[in-house]
Amino acid sequence: MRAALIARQFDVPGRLVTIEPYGSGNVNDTYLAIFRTTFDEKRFVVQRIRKAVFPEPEAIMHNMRVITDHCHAKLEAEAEGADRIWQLPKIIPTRDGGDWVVDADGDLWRAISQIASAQAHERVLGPEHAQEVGIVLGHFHRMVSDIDPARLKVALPGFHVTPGYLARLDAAKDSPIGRERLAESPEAALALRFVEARRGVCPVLEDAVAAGRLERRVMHGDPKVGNVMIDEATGKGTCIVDLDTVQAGLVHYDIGDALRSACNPAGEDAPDLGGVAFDTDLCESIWRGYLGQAREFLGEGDRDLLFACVHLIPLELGIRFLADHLAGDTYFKIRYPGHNLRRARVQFRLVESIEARESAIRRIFERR
Ligand code: GN1
Ligand code: MG
Repeated sequence: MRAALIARQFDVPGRLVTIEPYGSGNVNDTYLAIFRTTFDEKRFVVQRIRKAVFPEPEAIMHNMRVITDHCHAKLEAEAEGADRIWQLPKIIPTRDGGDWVVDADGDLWRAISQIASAQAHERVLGPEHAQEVGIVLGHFHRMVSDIDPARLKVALPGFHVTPGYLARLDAAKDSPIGRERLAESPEAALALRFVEARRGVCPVLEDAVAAGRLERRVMHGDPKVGNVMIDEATGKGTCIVDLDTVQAGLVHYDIGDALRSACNPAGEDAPDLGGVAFDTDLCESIWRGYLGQAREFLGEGDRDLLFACVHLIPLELGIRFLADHLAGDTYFKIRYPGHNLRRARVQFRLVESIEARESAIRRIFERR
């Protein structure tokens, strides 16, 4: 198996015992490798970066190097006064000292350390868990707030630029496969109408950047609940994983993404649409956790756009899923036909729930 051959090229002592698919990422291929020596064992994560999604995987590795070097030093310097041991995965070098391996197909593979005795949950478990999601994201933003975003490369062009996703949806719906899928499914046509009615909302964050109301900073890009590691012993958040999308962007993309993910207890793959709702109590817990870490770098301009980002990011994700459904499922991995349409409908249900709770959500963001 290719992953096993690749895993052996990283600088880890011992012999490979197993390598198995790991986690539930929608884009990259992820494996957990176990190496053993006579007296020890090492587990680490091996990943193939999907070229179809990331046009320049070396840019991801460059960014990961910048972020981890910076954060590891800062975490160690602050460790003594911290209320927990904060962690962040580390790049495991290859046997010849590089940061990645390229296989015969030209795909980039990398190895990173596994955060031990901690778990990520695909769905929020309750208010304490939600608060930890907020703490972990705020802590990450604080850790990277003194990195000049210009040091980072663009790992994913157009990432979270909502009008761009709208344009992709427009192209997909007029493609032959898009037309076919729309004709065969009333749900897809309804979902398209849902987006049509909200077209005007899509440029809200990009317009704010153009008007100088928001500035680009270092962001995580994908702070969903499934990327937040929770310490099994203490229940506290210990780190945020999946640094593939760390690049210059808006903290609002992150705030919106964390909230759309962790305020929806039914999860992204909710079996029953009726169970999907935005839980304002969880929102309050996350926001309390986030502010405790990140209060000082949120300006008035940032605060003005908080509701906007909570409304926009699930709409955007729904648009991305729907566009992929209509384009023939080329971006997000699917587990059954229609999975992307289903995912889109879950996000749109969440958007409706956010619209219905607008004033309660705005009140939460008034907290200082
Ligand atoms: C993708 O592959 P994964 O699960 O880390 C996507 C995110 C979405 C997320 C939804 C590079 O993340 O933007 O929010 O699915 N990543 C990319 O689960 O597009
Ligand atoms: Mg990701």
